[in-house]
Amino acid sequence: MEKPVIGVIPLWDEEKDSIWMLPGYMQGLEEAGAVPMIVHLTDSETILKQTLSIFDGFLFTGGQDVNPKLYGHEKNEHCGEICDIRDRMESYVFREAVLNQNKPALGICRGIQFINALLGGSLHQDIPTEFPSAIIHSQKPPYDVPAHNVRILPNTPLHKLAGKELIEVNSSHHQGINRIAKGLEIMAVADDGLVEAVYMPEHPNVWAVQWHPEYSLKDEMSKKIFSSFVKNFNITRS
Ligand SMILES: [Mn+2]
Repeated sequence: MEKPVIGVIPLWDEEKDSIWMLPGYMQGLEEAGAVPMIVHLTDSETILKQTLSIFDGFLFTGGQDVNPKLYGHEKNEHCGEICDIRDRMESYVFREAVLNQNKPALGICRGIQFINALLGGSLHQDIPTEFPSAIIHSQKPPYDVPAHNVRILPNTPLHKLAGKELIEVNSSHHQGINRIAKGLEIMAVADDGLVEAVYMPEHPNVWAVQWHPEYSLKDEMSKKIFSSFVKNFNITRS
């Protein structure tokens, strides 16, 4: 049986004018039994439409801040660099492939923020200034060590996967979910109440986490997250 092919949303380096990728995303998917492929960075719907049919699901990766106009806010001075072409590309991919065609999606870091914004929620443009807390959400390297605890809510798919309520995660984000989108359910929160994981009850194969399993592939929970994502696929390719 052939493996599911996962489209990985490309990273964009503004300074180098280049597409790039963190190998952990690709390796995590490969180890979980998928064939990962980086999607072409474009907002051409014609090209995307044809491209999407190749993929069985999508990984919404980390990256620049989501343009606050997506959730109806003015960009403030603490918002970081944005990448409008990614916002447009991901909007199309999520609406068309995930919402219309029901393909699975996993969001990581920017991924959870983008999905929340697209579905009508809002974001903190900068956690230190808008949601001050004692928790360090923006750890210094190395990134494969835990930065803070996360409490997993009972009766959520993540709780079923983890089999426990408390896990430790790494944390490298200066933005986060403010108002949760209507279509999302919270699966985990940090000790300061910040949302750290969500899923979409109407599309239960859509999950997103605020931490970075791709940086800590040896961690049991990271393995479980990539595996459960890939196991969502019951695909027989001919
Ligand atoms: Mn965090």
